[in-house]
Amino acid sequence: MGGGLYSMESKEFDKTLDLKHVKPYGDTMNDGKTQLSFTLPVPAGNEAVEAAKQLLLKLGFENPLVVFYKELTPGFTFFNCYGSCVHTVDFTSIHVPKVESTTWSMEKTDEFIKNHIGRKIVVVGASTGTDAHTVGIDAIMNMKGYAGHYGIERYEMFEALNMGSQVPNEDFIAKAIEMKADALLVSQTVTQKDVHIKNLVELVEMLEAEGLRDKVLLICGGPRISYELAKELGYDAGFGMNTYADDVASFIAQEMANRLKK
Ligand code: B12
Repeated sequence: MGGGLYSMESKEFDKTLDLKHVKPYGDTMNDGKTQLSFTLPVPAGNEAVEAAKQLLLKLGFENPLVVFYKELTPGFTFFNCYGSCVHTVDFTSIHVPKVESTTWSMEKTDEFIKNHIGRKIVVVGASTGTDAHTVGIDAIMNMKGYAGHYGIERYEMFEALNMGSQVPNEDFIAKAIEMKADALLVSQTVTQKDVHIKNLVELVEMLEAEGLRDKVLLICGGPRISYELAKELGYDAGFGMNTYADDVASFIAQEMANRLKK
């Protein structure tokens, strides 16, 4: 069950918190206050505002309020709205599959690799296919790090290569073979028309065809990647938003040590 210390503190703060019936918090517990933004394909005006309010009511928001609207381009109006959500969720019944490793500091992970693997772990990463977004894979790999967390290139016990973006799966696999990679890190940001699924599945199939799938730890990440989706697509793990190099490096080290034991 989620919640932990925070929910206990909230319970003391406000006795009306019921984790079986949780709804958004605005000013007071259980007020359901929610902010929403969206664009409707209609010209700006009173009718557009009324349409936005009617939509909010249908979505389950009482007292709908449009606080800002602007026509973005002729025939398209953007709205910022507030409403009180009438629905609740049972927080106590939520179980989300996730990476089971413990996140360690860079120093602890390096120390663990020295003691349990006894050599540097080779990692190749890229943003694959047509995906041009580099910031996610850089955040995980770059020496200088991201949000105060050093990237994998900084670790003493990792040899890491970041191939950048728009790397075809063929080139990615060729580099993995050349470097005898232990782990492959794939970043996918664009999900339009499920292009990420196509790219990710193609990579798994190509690795299988090369007889390499079982020889590498295959990890993907991106803003719309979940651990559950990654497993479904044949990956060993998937990491989404708020991931840091520490999470990924710890997972790789612990998973490699587990596999060595088998
Ligand atoms: C910067 C940016 C660009 C830049 C990229 C420059 C660059 N060098 O990267 C440019 C301008 C090139 C660009 C182009 C496009 N973009 Co853009 N872009 C963005 C933007 C503003 C920020 C993305 C970003 O850098 N996030 C910051 C990083 C740190 O976050 P992150 O990627 O989520 O990474 C974290 C986790 O996901 C995870 N992670 C990520 N990768 C990996 C990998 C591994 C192995 C692991 C373990 C973890 C991990 O760890 C990271 C750190 O916590 C987003 C909107 C937004 N605010 O998010 C749109 C966005 C991603 N772009 C979008 C789109 C549509 C495009 C274009 C298609 C636009 C167009 N029509 O041309 C093109 C696509 C180009 C292409 N071929 O890929 C959409 C994607 C929608 C979707 N669901 O697919 C977004 C969401 C904007 C939007 N709201 O529409 N974009």
